Amino acid sequence: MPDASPIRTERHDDVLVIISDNPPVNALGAAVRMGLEAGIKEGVADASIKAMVIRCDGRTFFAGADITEFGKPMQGPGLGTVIDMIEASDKPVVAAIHGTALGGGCEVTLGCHYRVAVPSAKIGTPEVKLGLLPGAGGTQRIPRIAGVKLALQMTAVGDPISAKAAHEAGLIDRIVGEDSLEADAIAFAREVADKRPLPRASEKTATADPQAVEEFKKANARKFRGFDAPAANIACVVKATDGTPFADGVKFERDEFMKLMMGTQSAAQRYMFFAERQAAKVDDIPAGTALRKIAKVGVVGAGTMGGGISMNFLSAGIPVTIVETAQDALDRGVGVIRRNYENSAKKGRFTQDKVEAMMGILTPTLSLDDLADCDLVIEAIYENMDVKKELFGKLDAIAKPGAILASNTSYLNVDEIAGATKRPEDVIGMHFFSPANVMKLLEVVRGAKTAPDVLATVMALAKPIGKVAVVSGVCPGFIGNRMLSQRGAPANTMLMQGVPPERIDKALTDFGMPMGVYQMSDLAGVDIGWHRDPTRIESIRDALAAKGRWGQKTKKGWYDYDENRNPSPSPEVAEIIEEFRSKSNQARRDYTDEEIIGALLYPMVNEGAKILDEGMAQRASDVDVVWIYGYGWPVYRGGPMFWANTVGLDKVVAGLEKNGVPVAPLLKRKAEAGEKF
Ligand code: T1G
Repeated sequence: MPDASPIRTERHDDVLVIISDNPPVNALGAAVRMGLEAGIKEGVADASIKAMVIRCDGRTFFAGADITEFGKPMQGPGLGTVIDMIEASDKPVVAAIHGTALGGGCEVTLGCHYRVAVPSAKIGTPEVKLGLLPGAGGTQRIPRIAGVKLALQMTAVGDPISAKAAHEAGLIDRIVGEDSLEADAIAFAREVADKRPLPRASEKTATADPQAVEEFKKANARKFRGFDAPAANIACVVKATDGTPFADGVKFERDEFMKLMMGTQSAAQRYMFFAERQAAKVDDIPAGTALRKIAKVGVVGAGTMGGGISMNFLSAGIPVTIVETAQDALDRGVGVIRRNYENSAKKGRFTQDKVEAMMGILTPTLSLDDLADCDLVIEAIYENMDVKKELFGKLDAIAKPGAILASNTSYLNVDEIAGATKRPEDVIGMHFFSPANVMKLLEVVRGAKTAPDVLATVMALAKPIGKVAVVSGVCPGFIGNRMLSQRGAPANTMLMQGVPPERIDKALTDFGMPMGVYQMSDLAGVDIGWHRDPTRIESIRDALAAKGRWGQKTKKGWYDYDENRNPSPSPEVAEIIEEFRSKSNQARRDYTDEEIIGALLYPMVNEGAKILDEGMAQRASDVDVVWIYGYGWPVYRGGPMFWANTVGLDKVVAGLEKNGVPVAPLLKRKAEAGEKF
């Protein structure tokens, strides 16, 4: 075995243990595959060996193929080849699983004759989340062991399952001791050493269940909309059940895998896998910067945002003190939190005991003084600079030294807020997205004086509270809202050129956005920010508001709504728009859907380029993470900056110039140089 191999073998009398030590997650890179192959050969060839065990050092069993190898020339044996070799062994091979056996790692276990796992282990095939499918026999072996229904769930949805569920499904043969995995696996290997024939998944047959397949497709149609990979996963699972011989099924799987691998969707989803992890890193803060302890959190404001923010910490087991100015507002806020948890409990996400435990660490109060011992205080009161500055002045006097003071503002100047305290280095923006207990994005706004350890602490806090954090500089609207604000003007220009709102929205939803411009306006409220004077009609929006077309809440806005909130185009709105258009003498202009998308999204990319040029975002992939986790940008398009790269920056520049939008210098430079973000 070459010295550098991440694989070593250890003899335990007549059992050979093959061990991988390839941190951080034992990815199945070329060296690991070569080492596994050599280990199996050693065990098969050694007459004194009666059985083998495969296990991993570190925090997890193989967490899949090495994604960094994708798109590069293949080295060493293919994973499928190694797995077939394991399965073909004439001595039993036992997979000993801890952590997360994912993707190719799960497939390795399926090539083994037996699988044992610690209770906390999980197994799964999340390849679909990378726009792929299990490409090393997984789609053919899972149905043969666990049946169609679970195979569809595991492959086309991609969420890992617990060791317990895997055991119940026959994917795991024995649950062993949490702290005795190797010893128990060796004992198990000895138990089965002489058992024949060896159970090989490829030799089993899977029963077809067309009805289950149809029900599964129907139940997930909305979730799978726009994605290529789920259908390919389903097709492979069906192939495993329609009598196709195993080898032909594996060939079909391989072909489907390669089609996805060569496609733009998987490239985008793999890009996003690394972008999300990159976003957590702050370039100019040394790794290992000492973090401040966050054991108790204070939240000022028990409204929609304050309540949602509190739930993130309560769900992570961090006690929260929540403050309001009036008892009824406080009771209402606490009531909403409890109801949200109880609804989740009804859906099986929490036990009622867990609900009581989380509510048990929530302390409601009407006094700011009760925040004196908090390590982090987050304000979520309404957006007014004077009110926020007054509050931060008070918090400055109350909070203990070293406490972090954070604002949930979605656009106000964090430096100005910090200026209201004597400790601006302890002030930072934590911009949650509504509903704050659901949306994964957290824009962490770094003030001019924010201390490195304050920023590092808040960035590290994101994962435990289930968020994906992205650093933003201080600028109006930070990253996401600043870019979003560039979409309104071109949309209204197209309205005035005769493009109906429903057409603009459809182009965006066909593109994969969850909602169009005008659907979003109707959801938020057409009257938000309206001057409330029905006699003053200066825009189409004024005209709608004046007519009480405030959106879904009044069952009419840009659209008319039925009792089930289904939107339909409104003749009254079309009339209002036409009136404005004819008065403005704006010429009609036809747009293709692609042109509508360009008109709406190129200005956002342009603003993204300005944000990067100003250093308001560390990297283009951060901008993309913001849009995927905060605004529902379809992950299979990789985010606005990645998407612009796929369109071609020269084409984006040409589209902007055609629509009279001044091009950001960075974008222009990159387009001229033939570069990408
Ligand atoms: N390949 C390469 N690097 C990986 C990796 C992988 N599969 N998984 C994780 N890393 C890196 C990651 O980038 C990060 O690096 C570090 O490990 C820690 O990860 C043929 C085709 C295992 C649940 O999709 O879901 O098998 O940022 O921060 O939160 O069918 O990582 O530190 O430099 O995420 O504890 C299928 C992907 C692959 C699983 C751990 N497998 N990984 O989560 O740590 S495709 C997956 C995860 C495949 C076969 C196919 C998670 C984790 P850095 P982390 P974590």
